[in-house]
Amino acid sequence: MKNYNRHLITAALPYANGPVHIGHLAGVYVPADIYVRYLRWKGEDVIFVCGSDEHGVPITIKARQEGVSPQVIVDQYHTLIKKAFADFGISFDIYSRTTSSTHYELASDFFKKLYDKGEFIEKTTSQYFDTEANQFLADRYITGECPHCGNGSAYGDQCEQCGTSLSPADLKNPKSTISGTEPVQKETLHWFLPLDKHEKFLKNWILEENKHWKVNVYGQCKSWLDAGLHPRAVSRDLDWGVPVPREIKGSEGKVLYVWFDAPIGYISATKEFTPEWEKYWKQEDTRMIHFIGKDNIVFHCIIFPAILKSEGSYILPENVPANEFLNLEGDKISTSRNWAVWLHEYLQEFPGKEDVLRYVLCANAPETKDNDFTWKDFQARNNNELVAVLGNFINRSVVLTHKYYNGRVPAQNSLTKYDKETLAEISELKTAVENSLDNFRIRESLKYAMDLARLGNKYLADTEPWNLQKRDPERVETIMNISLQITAGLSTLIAPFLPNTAKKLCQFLNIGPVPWTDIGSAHLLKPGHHINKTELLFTKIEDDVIDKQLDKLRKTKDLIITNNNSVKPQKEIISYDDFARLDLRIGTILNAEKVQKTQKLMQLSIDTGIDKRTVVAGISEFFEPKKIIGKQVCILINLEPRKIRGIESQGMILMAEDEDGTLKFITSDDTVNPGSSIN
Ligand code: B3M
Ligand code: ZN
Repeated sequence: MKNYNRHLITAALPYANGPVHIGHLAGVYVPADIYVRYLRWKGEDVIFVCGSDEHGVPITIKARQEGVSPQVIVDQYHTLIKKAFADFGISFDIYSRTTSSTHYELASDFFKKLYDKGEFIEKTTSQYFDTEANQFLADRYITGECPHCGNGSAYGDQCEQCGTSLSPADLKNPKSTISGTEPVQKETLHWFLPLDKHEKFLKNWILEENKHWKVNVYGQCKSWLDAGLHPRAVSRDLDWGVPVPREIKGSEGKVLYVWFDAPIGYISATKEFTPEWEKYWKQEDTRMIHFIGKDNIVFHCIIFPAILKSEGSYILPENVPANEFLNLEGDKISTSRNWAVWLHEYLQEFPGKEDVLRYVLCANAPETKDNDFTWKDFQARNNNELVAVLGNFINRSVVLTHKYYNGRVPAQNSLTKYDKETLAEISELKTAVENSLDNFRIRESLKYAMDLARLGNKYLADTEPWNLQKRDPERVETIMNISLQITAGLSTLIAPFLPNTAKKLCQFLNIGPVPWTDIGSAHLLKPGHHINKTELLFTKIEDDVIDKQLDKLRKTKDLIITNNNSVKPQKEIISYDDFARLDLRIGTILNAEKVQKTQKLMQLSIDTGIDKRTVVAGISEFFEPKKIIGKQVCILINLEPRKIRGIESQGMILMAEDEDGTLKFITSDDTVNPGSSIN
């Protein structure tokens, strides 16, 4: 490997459209954090950057579903995600977000520079457009029949039933999810990154110069490269994202493609962190590593490098140690089906056990293949490894020192061959941990770190100081001294993995951090040094605790099965205050008429008790205007007014939607005064 003087470590920017779960931690953030902490312990110059990815269509969809602006969604999840990472000790130097002003400016300038250099091609393509909502439709906003399996609600980019990747044009009977109408094709101008132009360079760079990348990463890149690269659009017709620079002709209404702006988020975050950011991004002696999940490989190994290369002044990653996926109890983790262990929930249910989860997720990290998280394994690893091996060794060493020597480190008298071998093994394990970490074999490195505790336990079991105390006190002094030297070495060797535990261990031993290079020294604790009393580092997790978690998952599964019977899944829990913000009333329909040139829309005039107002509702297919005049309906009156087909709609009528999409009014079972509130 080249000589590097500094490291820039990035961890994939999570989408701010949901909380983070164990799959995120295991796949990306725990391995990245362990690696970074290790580099810091070794005294390397390292910056660890991350942030929330706050653009993209899923966020706009979520916002639309919840009737709020995308900014509200990303603010909410950015805060939640940032806190969850901090709680689990993910030690970013900065956790930023792609809606920051630095990022808008940097991403926009980046785009402009590539445009000015002629690195894009400009193309007009035909795309689906919703004439009723007056906007172009992202692939996810179009549903229709899958040409492969016949699923009636396939998305424009993928059929979730058969897993086939689709493009909107493949769908039969396409419909806009915004208005429900059939979209039309309309021409639109976009900028494309000609990946084909970079193919030769990428082939050489990845396939020849980066043979050391993990097999899963290398293999995925190779299959993309073998299939041939094509120009890829880097702009979108959306109103949420970094705007295409206004100086560029035709930029009106266009934003940067989220996968163009998100990786630039790494740069913006670095820039927010340090004025020296360019040193980390532009000097050849910086080693850049991207920690990501396998679904992000093409973006980090092919597209982002092509973007950086086109710009011309940036370095490329030295490695991209992508992981596979973590499943939960045999099933794919899914946010929409709520099949996950959420970090904020874990923290409430297992307070103080952050390191336990870090440990289990690292021991089980899906490094080479998808892996499974099970609560039984979680329990077993806690009880049989953390409690029985690590906790037990440390506890015995400290307790015996208090028992025999009132907490003072005893002298190291003459060493036996076995003592010397044991001490030598500490250094060997340190080297083994380093070697594994240097090669991103993080699970293996954890095993070696734990081997040091195993070594300690074996040493105590073999030497049996408790049986020698009367017969040979001098020998016992040496044994306990060595045992304590092992605990001191452990306080640093386990620190990248279990930072809270390592800190507590230092408190027990009454020492500051042991430098990494000193691990293996036989003299970390001087004779006479006073150590503190311990509390238990880990406690046994009983069956009932695990059963409770399994029960919770069982209930989720029942709900999933019910939901598959075409009932929509439950939305996330809201507080009473959230509910109380809705001003729901009974109103009376005073007048109703179809909105011209639309199939679905009806313009209603409603007596709300407070005023008479206009509401546009998508109910024309189900009701005759004349027949609903005089009807009492349920209306949300404090909904932000919205123009629909040029008519300002001041509220929303609540309807029940049947399985087949038929709508029915929600109404009071007896006549009440208009304006009566619904609580
Ligand atoms: N937000 C995808 C993901 O969370 C995306 C990563 C961006 S990294 C620049 O899987
Ligand atoms: Zn299908």
